[in-house]
Amino acid sequence: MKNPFLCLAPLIVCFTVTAAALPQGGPIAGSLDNIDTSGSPDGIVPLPGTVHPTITNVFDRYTKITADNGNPIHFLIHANVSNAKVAHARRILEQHMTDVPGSTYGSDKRALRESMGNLRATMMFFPTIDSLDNGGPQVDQFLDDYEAPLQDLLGDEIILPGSVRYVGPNPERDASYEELVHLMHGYGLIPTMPALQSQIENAASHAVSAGLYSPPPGLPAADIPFEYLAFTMETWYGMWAHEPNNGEYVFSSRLEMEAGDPNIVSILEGFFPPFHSHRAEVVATFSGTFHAREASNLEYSFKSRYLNHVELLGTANTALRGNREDGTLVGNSGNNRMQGAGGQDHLDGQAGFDTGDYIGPQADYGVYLMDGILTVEDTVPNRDGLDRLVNFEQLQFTDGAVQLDTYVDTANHYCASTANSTGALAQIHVVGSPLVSHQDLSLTASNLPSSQFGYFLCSQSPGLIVGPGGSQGNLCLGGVIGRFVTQVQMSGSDGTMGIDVNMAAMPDPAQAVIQPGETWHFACWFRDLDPTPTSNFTGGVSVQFQ
Ligand SMILES: [Ca+2]
Ligand SMILES: [Ca+2]
Repeated sequence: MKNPFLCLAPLIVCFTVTAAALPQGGPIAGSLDNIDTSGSPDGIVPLPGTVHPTITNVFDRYTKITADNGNPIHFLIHANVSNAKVAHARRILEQHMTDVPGSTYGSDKRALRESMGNLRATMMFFPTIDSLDNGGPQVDQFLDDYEAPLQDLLGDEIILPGSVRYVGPNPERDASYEELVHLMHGYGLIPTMPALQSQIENAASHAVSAGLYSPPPGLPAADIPFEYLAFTMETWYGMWAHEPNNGEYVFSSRLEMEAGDPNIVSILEGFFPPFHSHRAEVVATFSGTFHAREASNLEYSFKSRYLNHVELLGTANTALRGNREDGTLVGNSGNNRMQGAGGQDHLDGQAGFDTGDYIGPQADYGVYLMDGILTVEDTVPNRDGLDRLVNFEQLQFTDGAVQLDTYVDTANHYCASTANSTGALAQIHVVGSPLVSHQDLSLTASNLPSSQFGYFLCSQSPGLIVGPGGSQGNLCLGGVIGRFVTQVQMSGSDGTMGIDVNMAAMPDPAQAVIQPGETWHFACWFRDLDPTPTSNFTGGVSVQFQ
């Protein structure tokens, strides 16, 4: 049978069917259910031999996003599309589908995600339009017979961050955002958010009648809301600022849209995150300084300014500049210079000799080292904000550089426990700031047996009690011991657990408030089976608060 859900034109999707008429899969699409991708570092695996030949005749690899109810959203990959491009696209679809807390329409997208999984919505990756349109009888047979909704994305339209086509003098548009919005829109949003869909339709008709949006010639009227949503989403994320006279939409920036097309802006703001939450991996061939913020002489920065999680691949001595939002910047194995700029940023230099760049003199900054994590706080408002740095070697201020071994760690690990059933010694770490005024302290425990209950403990005195109450471990606390029993945790499959500590209401003495100058000691108690039921502890860690 002819697949009724497919349009072959590269920018056009067919949405002429209702949700009730959509299939749930069949012998072909159904053969993709339950493929295990968990053993692959990037989640991409060869298609197993159990998959129907109609699929394996065309594609050789597979990945998926699993909806909340366990149903898969399939990704089918042609041999000539790279894993890096597919993983990039998958991260973008995950962003489109992820809740945006506090937003008007997007605060709970669970039904949307489950709709896509229930329908077995499928992305197919071909290298070029020719390999799709003129791919031969096996491609045609796949397109005709596959029983679930399909959306195509072409490898040569996926523009990876930092690649020549991304940063070059004529930066190109990455089609991933658009095509993945189409899949999400058709099979997630429409079946589950009819009120939002009617607002999109109204905004689209208004934009067309007001001459703001000119649909591509030949676009069926029913498809206009889809193309309009995707194009305005791209514009909102700065993807058309390099080509303001594109002929399709009269606006090219967020500011212009807010003034001239507020209907769609309130829809976009109400559904998508204002800055990209997906990880952007800057390709290993990039050299120089990657700007995740606007630089007037760099056209690519009109779009990269909305990236908030950027990681450098490869080994080049690359620099990375963040924007004024809270962000995550990760270096590569080269010597990196990194600047978080405003907001609260997490910076990880990885291997190499890495330098954190600051735009004021050293005296303007508070620098605190706790358990290997450096906090750098700019005391001048609205400038560098507060950064958390790991794996850095140096800070560069305007009046000089400071080596990180200058700073003394305010956390101290002491008193190891004993091996638990995993064979390892459980570890405890403190994350946050030793400055009481920051009110920022978390505890994490690792090397725990999985799926076991436990809770954290605190005291103002260290100690060593061997095997308390029949435990196989050692309790490294003395004096009055507080138990965070209102925050009982279960360890995950990775053998970790963690809590945020309310420094103004410690468990014992009840409601104690941590004061500057005090030293507190922490450990974690957890159940274990070794092989009979028992318990164990992490070692101890102390923090001297300031
Ligand atoms: Ca920032
Ligand atoms: Ca590095």
